[in-house]
Amino acid sequence: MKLYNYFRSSASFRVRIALALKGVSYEYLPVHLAKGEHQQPGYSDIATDGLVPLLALDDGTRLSQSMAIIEYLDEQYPSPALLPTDALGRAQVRALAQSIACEIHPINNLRVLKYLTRDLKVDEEAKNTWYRHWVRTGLEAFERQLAQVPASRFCHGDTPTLADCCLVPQIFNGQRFKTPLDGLPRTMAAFDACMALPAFQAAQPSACPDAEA
Ligand SMILES: N[C@@H](CCC(=O)N[C@@H](CS)C(=O)NCC(=O)O)C(=O)O
Repeated sequence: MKLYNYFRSSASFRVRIALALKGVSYEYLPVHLAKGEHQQPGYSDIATDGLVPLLALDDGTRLSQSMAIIEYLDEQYPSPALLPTDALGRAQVRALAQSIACEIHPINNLRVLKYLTRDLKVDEEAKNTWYRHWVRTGLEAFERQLAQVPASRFCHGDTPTLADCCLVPQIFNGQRFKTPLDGLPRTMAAFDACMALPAFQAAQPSACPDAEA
């Protein structure tokens, strides 16, 4: 398999975590978002949405959307499972994952931030305030969601799930933009538990072949 991705991309990071947890090897194909490589012919010809990640299977089939890719991987490589065996648990994990992937990430994406500065002429500080506001608001909601279920080592239970695959990249991104992360005890405890695992460390941006300082 080949994974088109970018070291700083949160959605790519989610998939890298899932692949690392499952011990699935793949070819890392960097697409430099900051240089606009995702919009250039070559990549935009194969990626219908012009986004990363994109997983190219051995038979040439291409899969987009990190959540769909991770669920595909979970079905193809069932161990370790990234979704609970019970329907309620799966719904709870997907709700946590989607509160990051659907509520926080889309409004803080590169193209959204670029539109704020380039087209709406918002200055850098206001753009960063926008970013921090939505990440902080979203993580507070995530913390409240976690508080509704019994305390556990990870977001849900004692093994990492799809929710942790989404949480960890969002925290990395939040830290990069200096988002306050205090007062989120369950969220940050799950983050710390994840980062103690070799799979999460191997998938982190600084460990990627295209990493930059
Ligand atoms: N919902 C998509 C989001 C994909 C996405 O937005 N990827 C970002 C990087 S994290 C991207 O390619 N951004 C390019 C841009 O915004 O121009 C997924 O989960 O895969």
